[in-house]
Amino acid sequence: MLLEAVYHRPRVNWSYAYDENTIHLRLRAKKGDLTEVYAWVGDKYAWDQTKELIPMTIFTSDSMFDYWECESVPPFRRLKYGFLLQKEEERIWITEREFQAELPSNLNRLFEFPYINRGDVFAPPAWVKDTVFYQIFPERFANGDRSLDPENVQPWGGVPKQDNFFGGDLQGVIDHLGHLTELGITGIYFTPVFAASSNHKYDTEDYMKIDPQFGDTKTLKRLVDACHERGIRVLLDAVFNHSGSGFAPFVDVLENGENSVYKDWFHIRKFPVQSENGIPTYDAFGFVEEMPKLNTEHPDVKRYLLGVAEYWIKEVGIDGWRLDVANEVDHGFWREFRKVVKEANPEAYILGEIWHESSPWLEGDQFDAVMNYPFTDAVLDFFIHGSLDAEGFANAVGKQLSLYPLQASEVAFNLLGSHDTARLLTLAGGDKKKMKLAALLQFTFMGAPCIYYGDEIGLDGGEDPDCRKCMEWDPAKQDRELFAFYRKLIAIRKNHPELRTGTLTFLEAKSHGSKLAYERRLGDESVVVLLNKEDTGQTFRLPLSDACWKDLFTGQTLHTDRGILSVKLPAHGFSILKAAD
Ligand code: ARE
Repeated sequence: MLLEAVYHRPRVNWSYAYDENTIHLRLRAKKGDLTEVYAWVGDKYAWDQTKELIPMTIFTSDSMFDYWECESVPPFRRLKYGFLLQKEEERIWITEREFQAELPSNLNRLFEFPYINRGDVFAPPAWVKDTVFYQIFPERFANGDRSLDPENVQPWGGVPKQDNFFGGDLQGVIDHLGHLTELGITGIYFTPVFAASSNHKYDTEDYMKIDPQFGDTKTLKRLVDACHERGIRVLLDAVFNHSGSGFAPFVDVLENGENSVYKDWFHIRKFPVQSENGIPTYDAFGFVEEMPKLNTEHPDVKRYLLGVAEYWIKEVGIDGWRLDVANEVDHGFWREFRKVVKEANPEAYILGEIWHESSPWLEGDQFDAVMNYPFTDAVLDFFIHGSLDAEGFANAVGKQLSLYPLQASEVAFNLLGSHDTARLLTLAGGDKKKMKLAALLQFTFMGAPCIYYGDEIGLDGGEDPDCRKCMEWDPAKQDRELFAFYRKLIAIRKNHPELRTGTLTFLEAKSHGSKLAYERRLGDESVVVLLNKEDTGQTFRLPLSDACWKDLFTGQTLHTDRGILSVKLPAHGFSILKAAD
């Protein structure tokens, strides 16, 4: 046994309350080293009456480690525990203090989960894991009210530049909700809609006002109501790390310098407030002069922004906030933000924009989820760039799942592109077959998938600003075959809860391999997904306990032969198989 590799801490992703009654315990060990692991658990005040040995299973792995897991429902919400590790005949116990050969006699040396306090349980809104999101960049989705067009508006469908306008607005979204319903969308994430001078609106001038080019509060209210009628929830973008330079308090600082009553609303390093060799004398988003960083630790700033967060939930009934540059804002602010938001709407979804490991924000006191760019990277690296083989892919997503409590992974925001990245189709070199494999993985994985507007009809585009082209509404120019593919994927995900919350087990993911097979299982229900990203056909031979399988895409029925399912997939082929009776 390689004991140096064994790891457990009595906190966060290693030992956490999944709900008010259930504790999950996890333990890391060298990959392939241990043959059996048990959690030895009981109540600290009634050990003899409650103690039990719970078998653990490997729930995920990465390149070096296996992560063992079990669930315990302690009768009195308290847990004292240790672990028993086995490698064939060899047995070793682990407590909080040490490894030992004998059953620990001193219970005080065990690990402890003191008590499941309800208020401490990390409980993301239940609806999110069943949601399929769609991201809309309002300036480019649809022009529904020409009277709001900016003076310099360009003909719909032109080349997107950093500073040009095409007249998209909220009425345009209302007019096209049918497109989303037909696709099967149940959530929309809007990039910013508040008054700002740029086309992307990340330089907010007035947080209490809808940008006049997009509509007004009434239009937003109509939009949210229309979405709700169709079973679509709505997230808005909260740009609270910085404001725009046209935000009244910053304008006051520009005008009055050190004498401005708002000077502490920002992080001003030196007066006068200006830019020297491209570096502002105040903190900003990046070094962007037009985006002065807000001092979210200042009580007045905090009160103002928390008021904004609450207002749009109460006034128009939005279902959550996506938080821009979330990792550069102080944790204290986000803790208060969560309280205010959840009080206004206990079911609101709080989604941070963080591109890196996000554990400090996912402990239940700040965000419900983050935009899952590490997932994006793993999928692109395997299916598109080819920099990961099948084993590397399984390890990358396996590691990702080990980092967070299960409830966070279930509501992760799984995207394959956004207004900040090149589009999937373009990254795939225009190869739709590759794009489809990536999307198929996204829709059969744990976490809420999000489609970036237009991906579903074949819109392409490189890096920002090229990824912000106008939506194509001419059916003759839309890729309807791709639309039908996405539609089917969404329907399959909706009809099979195991694809949303089932366990994930890789059945095939080999070193140098270019095919993937994995099972999603929920109780007795199981779906097996097969993907071949090779340019030639490949055969899968999988030992499966169920004898009869139905392909959810083609309706074809397959049978195992002496416990082995043989499936030949063509180049870039895929199969979503459901065990049939
Ligand atoms: C514009 C131009 C760019 C130019 C930039 C600088 O379009 O081509 O490079 O100006 O002058 C918004 C607009 C952008 C605009 C930007 C600045 O949408 O079009 O860029 O404002 O005016 C990091 C941050 C992350 C951030 C990304 C872009 O951590 O928070 O960079 N994303 C949000 C929004 C953006 C928005 C802003 C922030 C600002 O989603 O749309 O930009 O409000 C690695 C790093 C990440 C990094 C990521 C991407 O993984 O680790 O930290 O994200 O790459 O670069």
